[in-house]
Amino acid sequence: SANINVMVSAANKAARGLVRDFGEVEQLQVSVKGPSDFVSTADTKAERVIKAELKKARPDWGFLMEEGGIDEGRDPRWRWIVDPLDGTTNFLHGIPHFAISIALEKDGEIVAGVVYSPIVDEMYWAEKGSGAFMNDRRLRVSARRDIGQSLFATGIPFRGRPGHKPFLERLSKVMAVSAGVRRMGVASLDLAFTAAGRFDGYWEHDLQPWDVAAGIILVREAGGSVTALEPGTDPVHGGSILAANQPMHKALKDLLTVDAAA
Ligand code: 2AM
Ligand code: CA
Ligand code: CA
Ligand code: CA
Repeated sequence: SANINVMVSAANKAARGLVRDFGEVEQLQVSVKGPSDFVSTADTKAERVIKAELKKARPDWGFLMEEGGIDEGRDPRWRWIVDPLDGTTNFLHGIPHFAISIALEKDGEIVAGVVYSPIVDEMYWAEKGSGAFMNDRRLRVSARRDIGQSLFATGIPFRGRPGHKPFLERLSKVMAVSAGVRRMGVASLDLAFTAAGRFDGYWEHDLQPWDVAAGIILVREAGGSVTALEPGTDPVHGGSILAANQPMHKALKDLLTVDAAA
């Protein structure tokens, strides 16, 4: 649709800058927002490009962006949720696994999402009710129902984030029964890979809306289930997420929440 075209072209334009900067990472200025929380001139430049492109196409709509924060806009019903560079730590280490994430929220509901991984040129996109795609291929979550054959993604709390002990307990439970657990450091791509059936499920705590908003609609439109892990919260704004194909969503939920019930 028209909105997806706007999002894809903003992502493509910002990606050209990111790819250039990735080739000369040592020239970027890096500052520290908090313990292990880095931001570079690549992040802020990409965010400026995305905001300018989206604003040009939809002048009245609002923004929620990782680096720039909130811009209400004149029409509060519509809002872009943007992470201009998801995976800054990978990027700064020369690891070609990072993405641009752009979601569109209408009246508090995510209605479209784009996640672009520029080095491998994988453009993930979805619109509510119309399915999820990678480039021009339709996506479907995996059909695996045996947890022993299932591969999961998660995020390890890094310095500055709480929760190492509960994380390690949950991790060892999943490790004990699954085919493996991966930690790639890019929430938006963990969700995109779950939508594509590469991962059978993904869970993480302590996330921000711009990490997950676009990826959530990818997984849902690919036939998967997405909820928060903390009861009574929503996965976009609540900070925790469990996304998987339907059988593994139930299996992971039982494994990861058994403590709370005990
Ligand atoms: P960022 O690169 O946009 O900051 C979930 O793990 C998210 O946490 C990542 O997608 C990443 O988004 C963010 N994050 C910030 N600092 C991190 C770190 N040191 N290691 C891993 N992820 C980090
Ligand atoms: Ca960041
Ligand atoms: Ca992020
Ligand atoms: Ca970011």
